[in-house]
Amino acid sequence: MSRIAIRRLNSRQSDFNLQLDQLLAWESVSDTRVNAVVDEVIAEVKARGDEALIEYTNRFDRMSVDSMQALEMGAERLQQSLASLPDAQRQALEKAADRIRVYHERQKGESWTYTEADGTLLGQQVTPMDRVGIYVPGGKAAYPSSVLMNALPAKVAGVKEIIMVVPTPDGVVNELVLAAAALAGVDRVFTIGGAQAVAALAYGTQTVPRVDKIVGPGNIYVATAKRAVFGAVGIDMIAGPSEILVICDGQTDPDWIAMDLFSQAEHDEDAQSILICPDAAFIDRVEESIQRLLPTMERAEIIAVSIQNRAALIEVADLHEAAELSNRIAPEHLELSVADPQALLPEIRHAGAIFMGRYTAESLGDYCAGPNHVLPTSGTARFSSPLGVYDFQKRSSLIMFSAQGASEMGKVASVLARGESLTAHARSAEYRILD
Ligand code: HSO
Ligand code: ZN
Repeated sequence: MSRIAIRRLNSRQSDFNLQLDQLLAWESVSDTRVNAVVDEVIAEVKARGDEALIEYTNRFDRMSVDSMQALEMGAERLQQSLASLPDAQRQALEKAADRIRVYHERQKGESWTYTEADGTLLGQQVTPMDRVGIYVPGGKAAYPSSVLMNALPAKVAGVKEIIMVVPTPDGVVNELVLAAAALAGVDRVFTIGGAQAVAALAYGTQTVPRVDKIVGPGNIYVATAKRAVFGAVGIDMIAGPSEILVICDGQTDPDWIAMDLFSQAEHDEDAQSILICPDAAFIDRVEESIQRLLPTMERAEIIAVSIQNRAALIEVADLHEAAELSNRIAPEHLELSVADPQALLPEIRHAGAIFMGRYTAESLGDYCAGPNHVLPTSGTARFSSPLGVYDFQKRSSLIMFSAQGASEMGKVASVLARGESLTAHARSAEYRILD
């Protein structure tokens, strides 16, 4: 493999801002042909239920089934997958699941109330959603770790029923995905995918129950379908390609940094890997590591495209400038590969997950550290957070007036309601005013 071209930037360059904008420009393709197909699939599943679901599954996943029973996997089948795993894999999956569960337990929002002097009670009641759907992609992006990351927070939140959909193109089943589903406590699995699966979850069919929220990544058809059904059901964020940004002080083994950059680059050609460092000589060494290690990678082709198109090695004046630049980028994953990460942390404001210190490889977070690996991408860490228990809980306001409280607030409401010319509101409040 010949040397690849890697973008090298320096914050002192006069056109740096322009170059940075170009680096970060990435828009999810929105294709009118895809929209048309998705709209039709959704309309058909909504109108004809199971029948349409079976037809589309046979067509798009090259299957030949004639009933929904053939597209559902029972609890026994899931347990079989778990039981048939080699010990090492089963233990690793169990260890990861335990750590994810323990971490997410801390996120549980609790109900609260307070009582005012006149006996009026106010508060907020937190309740789980009844039923959620988890989309798991088939083929190259079918990750058992993502099954755990999506299902366990829902489980911890107390969601009563978790439905998973996973396409099995040509009937090929991913045993690890099923085993992860069994471990995470998924209740029902349908081997369906694409826009048809999203529609089935959003509207329900004779067999697939309608859910309250759909989470999980998918291809452009799935993402488009999720956008289209939003409102009828909740959805999680639409994930863009993976990103990693490493801030390094120049003292970490350059091979470690190169491999950390590869770890997200290998996800897909659009993934983005960025190094920010104040030491030019160190950046040279990382570049050498990249060139030397790349041919040894199983996914060298994907990594090469991702690095050539979207990676950058950026020289800055110091670590403060590195932090400032990182905040502008708001990466999904941020590694602080520096001597004193705690000292740099207060300067970091926008990042999906922050991996602190030289030992903390981002990939540990992808599998088993405990925090969620479903994170905001494409700069959305400026305003959103990792997937968590709170995404499967909702809040209801609680209001209980005492007679005296209703009388006092009745006067206030009456004035405000009359100001809005809403007489029923005013009189309803006024009935409760004591004289
Ligand atoms: N890094 C991905 C998640 C993942 N990595 C799954 C490995 N498997 C999310 O950004
Ligand atoms: Zn990953």
